[in-house]
Amino acid sequence: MLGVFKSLSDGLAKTRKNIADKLGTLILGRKIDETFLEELEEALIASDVGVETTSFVLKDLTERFKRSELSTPDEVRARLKHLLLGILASTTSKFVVTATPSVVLVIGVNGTGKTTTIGKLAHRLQSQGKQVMLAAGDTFRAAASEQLSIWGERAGIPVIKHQEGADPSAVVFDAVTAAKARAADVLIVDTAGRLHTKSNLMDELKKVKRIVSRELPGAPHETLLVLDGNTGQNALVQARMFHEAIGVTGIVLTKLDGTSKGGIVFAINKELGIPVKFVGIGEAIEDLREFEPKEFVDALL
Ligand SMILES: Nc1nc2c(ncn2[C@@H]2O[C@H](COP(=O)(O)OP(=O)(O)O)[C@@H](O)[C@H]2O)c(=O)[nH]1
Ligand SMILES: [Mg+2]
Repeated sequence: MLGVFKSLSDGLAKTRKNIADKLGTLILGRKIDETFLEELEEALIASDVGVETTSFVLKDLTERFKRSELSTPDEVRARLKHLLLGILASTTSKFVVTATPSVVLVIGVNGTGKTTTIGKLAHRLQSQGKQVMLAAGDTFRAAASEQLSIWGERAGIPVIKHQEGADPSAVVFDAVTAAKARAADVLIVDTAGRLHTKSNLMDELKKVKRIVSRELPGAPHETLLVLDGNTGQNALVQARMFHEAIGVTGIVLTKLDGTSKGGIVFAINKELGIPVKFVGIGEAIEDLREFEPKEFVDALL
């Protein structure tokens, strides 16, 4: 597969299997009946679409089935697509960095893919012609800022960092100052998912955010929460926690390539109303896709 871009459809293969296999049995001559609808419900739950979304979808399909409005597999698929798209369309919102400089704060639990996502996003913005800078705000261990530096070096992007254990707010202060001085277009701030001290992670992140907006009014322009697609419903718990404490403008859902639980996108939209802005479908630099509801639903079904 060298030189071939992984498509969203490739990335979603495992999740698609759950739902599409179920629809596939219809194409093989299976009748639409109540047992089929129950099995479809199980398939949706297994994909982590969430209880609210599943019951919303099933209620609609069941009513239509009873009114004899659904008989062919194509009709079921089309209706399902329409319903799922409706859920995503209600909270769609694009990633925007128009101010110069713009600050993008990246937060989330350890291991969800923050640093990797920053590498991919930096590459993406740079290839759109933007001057990018990175701030190594995860000072928990030296390896964290080294990892960010490697991504930066690969792309020739400057990384502002301090020593291990340094105050993240001090790193961010320096980084915002440097971004202003060098007239960078976008400063992306990495943060820790845990801390050395007993002090609360949320308090630390609040402080980082406060420094950013003090040094640059209007910033951060985007606060992206990174969630690991494998964590399923727990991702919702994390999202509520970070959103309440910090305020999140968009979600990056990573590792969709390794999970059959990609349906969590719908639960995030329906239950939290926070837009998913990017999805991660692999570890390589180009494996970040801007989230497009229609493309996503098409890839899924
Ligand atoms: N398969 C896959 N792995 C990913 C993706 N995003 C991140 N990872 C991996 O997840 C692990 C943790 O990522 P990292 O960026 O260090 O997480 P952080 O602790 O939040 O900064 C690394 O091994 C990454 O390569 C993705 O979209 N797909
Ligand atoms: Mg990291």
